[in-house]
Amino acid sequence: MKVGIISPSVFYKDCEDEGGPAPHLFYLYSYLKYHNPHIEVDVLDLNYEIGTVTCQQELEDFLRGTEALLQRGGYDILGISCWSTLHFLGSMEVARLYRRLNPEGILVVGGYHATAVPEDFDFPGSPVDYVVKGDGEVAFHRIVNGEIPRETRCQVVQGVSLSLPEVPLLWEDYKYMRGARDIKLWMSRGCPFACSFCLDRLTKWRGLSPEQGVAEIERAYRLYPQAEGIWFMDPLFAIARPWRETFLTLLRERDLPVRFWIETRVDVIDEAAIDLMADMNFTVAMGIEAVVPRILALMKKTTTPERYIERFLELDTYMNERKVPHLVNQILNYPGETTGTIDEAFAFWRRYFDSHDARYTLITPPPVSVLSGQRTGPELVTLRRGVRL
Ligand code: B12
Ligand code: SF4
Repeated sequence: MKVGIISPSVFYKDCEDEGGPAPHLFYLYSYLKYHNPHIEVDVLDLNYEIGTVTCQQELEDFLRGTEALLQRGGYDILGISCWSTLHFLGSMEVARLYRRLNPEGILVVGGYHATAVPEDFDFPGSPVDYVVKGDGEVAFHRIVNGEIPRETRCQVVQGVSLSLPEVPLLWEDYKYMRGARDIKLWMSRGCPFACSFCLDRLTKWRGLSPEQGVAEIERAYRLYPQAEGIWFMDPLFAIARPWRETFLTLLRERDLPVRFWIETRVDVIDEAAIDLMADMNFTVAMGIEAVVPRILALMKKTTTPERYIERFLELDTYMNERKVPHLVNQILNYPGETTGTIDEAFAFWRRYFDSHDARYTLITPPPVSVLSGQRTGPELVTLRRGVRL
């Protein structure tokens, strides 16, 4: 049996992906291959194989290239990763191509978009057989092993929250790791906070132990010493203080010549962690999401919005002193936003940018906009002044 896992190109949009093999494809591959060594498993990341699609000509190239890859692959089962909404158009093109080439083949879709709106794949004549919600490893493995009988129409399968030590990572086997400059992996999954817009809300934090985490990083780095960056893709990195301090201390002892990336919250990260990270090359991304207390409360980001904003400013100052590069994401046009709250947010950021050496970029994944700022050199300050909010 031959199984394919495919991530379609993003259509008509620049995407904030600083590179490195997509971790969800790597973990899905590792879990399936480890538990089914007799099955041939192949991964196709079309952003690497073909590239993004921004015009009609590129769409035609994408369709031709994907058809050739699918024909060559001859997959009995194909898993499509509709990871973000930006992957939806590509996912549907791949699904239709696969169904035309393999009328009897089994077609599975998973990812954040699939989790948020599984009904997008369930319509009369849909080429999709299964839509997996949430963590995909166990559900995909069960579908591949025939444990979830196929029905005449698309069915939704609830994923199983994995504890990370259950995924032995097949670093040696994975073709996209060779030559990769960045390595992305998870120390944990899940988040106990309740932000109302987030699919990871109220999920149990489940991680490797600090020792297991550092051992995994060393293993990856030993195999791929060309790597320049290690990205921790945890929705909320190192929520517990003892875990964080042990992990960062162990990591610092390894003295790896790479840069690191984490995503955290302003009310989780603290000065002690920043001190440890300051000696390593860490970039800290903070999902601040809003700077207007009313909007923060609507988002259920925090129950103490004023203190939350104050804490961001304290940490920002401390990270500047300790020279830790950091950035924030802000969501605009959240339901409940008014012209008044937008004006308040822009006034906050104008004050901030006028007193900081910082920049922002606008990212617009439908239906939200994300504003992110990062310390940088004077040329980008000029750029920010050239861009109108
Ligand atoms: C870390 C992160 C990133 C990382 C990349 C992580 C990665 N996996 O590649 C970076 C910083 C690069 C990033 C970039 C972007 N991100 Co982001 N990111 C996150 C974050 C914080 C955590 C994601 C994560 O690792 N989750 C844990 C793992 C276990 O879940 P997972 O990756 O989804 O993988 C599992 C399932 O999806 C499933 N699965 C996936 N594919 C398949 C396929 C099959 C066949 C099956 C069965 C299952 C399956 O199985 C996987 C393994 O269990 C989330 C959520 C959040 N709290 O904010 C946002 C989030 C996913 N990102 C989001 C967005 C919009 C983006 C960008 C499009 C932003 C932009 N405009 O550029 C880019 C897209 C990058 C790209 N090329 O795909 C949105 C998606 C919303 C949407 N509907 O589109 C989220 C939900 C944030 C939000 N609330 O808005 N992101
Ligand atoms: S803290 Fe981050 S990961 Fe957790 S629920 Fe909020 S947005 Fe999601």
